[in-house]
Amino acid sequence: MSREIVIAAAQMGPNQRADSRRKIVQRMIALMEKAARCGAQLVVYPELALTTFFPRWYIKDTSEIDSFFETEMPGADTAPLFTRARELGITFSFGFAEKTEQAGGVHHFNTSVLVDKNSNIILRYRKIHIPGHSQYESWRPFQHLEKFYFKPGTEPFSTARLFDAEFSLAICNDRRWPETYREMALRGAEIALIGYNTPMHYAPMPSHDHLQSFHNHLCMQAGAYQNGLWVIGVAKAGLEEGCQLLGQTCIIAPTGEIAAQASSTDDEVILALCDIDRVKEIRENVFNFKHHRRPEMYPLLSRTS
Ligand code: CDT
Repeated sequence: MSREIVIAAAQMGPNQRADSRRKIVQRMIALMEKAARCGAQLVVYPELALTTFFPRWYIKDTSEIDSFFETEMPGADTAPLFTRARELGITFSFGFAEKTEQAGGVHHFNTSVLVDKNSNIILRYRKIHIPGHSQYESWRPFQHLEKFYFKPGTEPFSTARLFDAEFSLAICNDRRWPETYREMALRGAEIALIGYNTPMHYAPMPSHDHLQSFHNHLCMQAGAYQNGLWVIGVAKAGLEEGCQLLGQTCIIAPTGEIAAQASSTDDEVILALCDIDRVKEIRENVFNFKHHRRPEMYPLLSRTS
């Protein structure tokens, strides 16, 4: 039986700080409805889809910080997204800032979930590679304080089964690390869903600003090909609170080829008919891990110190 899935990448234009959750969720629903009209079975949204990319600011007031975090999913503001998805029979994935109580402590994570068509969260991933810095740095035109707001997730990449295929989640900076895709593939993942918020300006090395687009596709196309994965890379894009965010949302085949790409930096749906069995073209041939991989020759890869 064919394992073809119509996957939609729902790129989002900017979320300004004054935009209410309700307004943002309405935009997400409009994107979902458009994707459903085009036959999508799965809709993938970006990292921190529900808010502006607040790590660009150093905020001291804890109640203001809290306003960017979700304490339940779905909560009152996000329930309409889950309800509409259920009505449409759509599965979806999106990122958000998560505040949770565990083992008596409060934790803040940069989180992504995969939701089935009955509104069950079947996979939850908390970002492992937290980029940026942990303290205010006055020399920057804007901050990248992810290390101040978020703790790294403590669980490795994992997978969930949907449409007879293995899905895995990663978030933004994870996509730059080759280990992300290899760990997913070794766990049997066939499709990686990766939302991102990438400023065009990289303050520590501004001479690389013009390479943002190149590096974005370079790492995801390489990750797809070298591991035989479909990769769905979804941006929050455009001019958000004066900060230009990269677009270039794309759907990448296991050959590394871009099957579909956004052509704006605004709310935009792109789709591809993803034949999951194409994973085999790579995994049973050039990157057949069992036959050709030499883990005993890479001992440093799993060393922790
Ligand atoms: N959101 C996120 O992880 N953004 C980073 C920005 C560069 S590192 C400061 C990224 O890897 O795209």
